[in-house]
Amino acid sequence: VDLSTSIAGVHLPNLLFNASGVCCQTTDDLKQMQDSASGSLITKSATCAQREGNPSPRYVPLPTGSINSMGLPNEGYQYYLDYAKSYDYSSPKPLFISLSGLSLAENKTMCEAFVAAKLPCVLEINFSCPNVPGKPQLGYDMEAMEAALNTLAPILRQPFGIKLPPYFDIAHFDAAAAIFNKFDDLAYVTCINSVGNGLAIDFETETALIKPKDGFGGLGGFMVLNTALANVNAFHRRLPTKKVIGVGGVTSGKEVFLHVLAGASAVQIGTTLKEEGPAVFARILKELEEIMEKKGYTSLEDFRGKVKTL
Ligand code: RRO
Repeated sequence: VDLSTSIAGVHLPNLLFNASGVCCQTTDDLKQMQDSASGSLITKSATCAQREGNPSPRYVPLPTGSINSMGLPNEGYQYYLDYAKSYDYSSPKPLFISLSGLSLAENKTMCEAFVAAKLPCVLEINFSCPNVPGKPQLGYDMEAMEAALNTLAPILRQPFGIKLPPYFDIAHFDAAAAIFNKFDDLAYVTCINSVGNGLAIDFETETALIKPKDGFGGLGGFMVLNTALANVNAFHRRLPTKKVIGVGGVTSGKEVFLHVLAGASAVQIGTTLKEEGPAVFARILKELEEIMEKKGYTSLEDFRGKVKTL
């Protein structure tokens, strides 16, 4: 079976890669991704300056997923620009770079620097970090998001993507999609970032499980699968000329299959990669192949976006 796909003009030998933030902050992390069975890799969201992030504990696994308030720890965009300059583009795996400026001015500076370097990597702008105290998620402010795209798209003038927060209302799917459809170079949306500002409490000690923000943090893993599928499908239906990368709730080949049915052209893995390590990719690819063989599908196009409704 053929698990290859394409996004933003680049070919992926298979549809799986890491969710930004997991196993991708340092060159050592990224080397592990390069050496894995993934079809691509994406870097940790970068800011202009290096950041330590929030105090620990800031990531905790939960019975059906995870909670995190990392606070955008990263090496600063120059580090990822240097990595992108040294990346071996003859590799079958294309490189995605995630940028998450703390302001529009920061996103502008970083986009300009990457464009000036004329590299064949794909830029993904993160509009949905839920964990920097005092910084609301851009994706929930439609006017600010449109203003950001109005500034960044003319700088980029090449296919790019955006990472979105989960939406929970049909009016919000409609409003966001109407904005995205105004930008031809916006090639794809990645749905979803973590479900922001959950709270996990230990029953025995009656204490929040993570330290930052009084215990509030983004939820990921299996518990967010259905929210992720809804967002993938909502944007798949509303963005006919763009692609969707699905992320959220993948623990096995079955959830990858469901993301593709909902309309995903590629699928990222966060919590399960964090918990299982890079061997997760070979396992889940094998599981997906077995599902497709049983169902008689030979390529992703055979079932992408073909979820039936009653
Ligand atoms: O670093 C984080 O706290 C973080 C980011 Br930037 C993000 O986009 N999503 C998330 O769950 N954590």
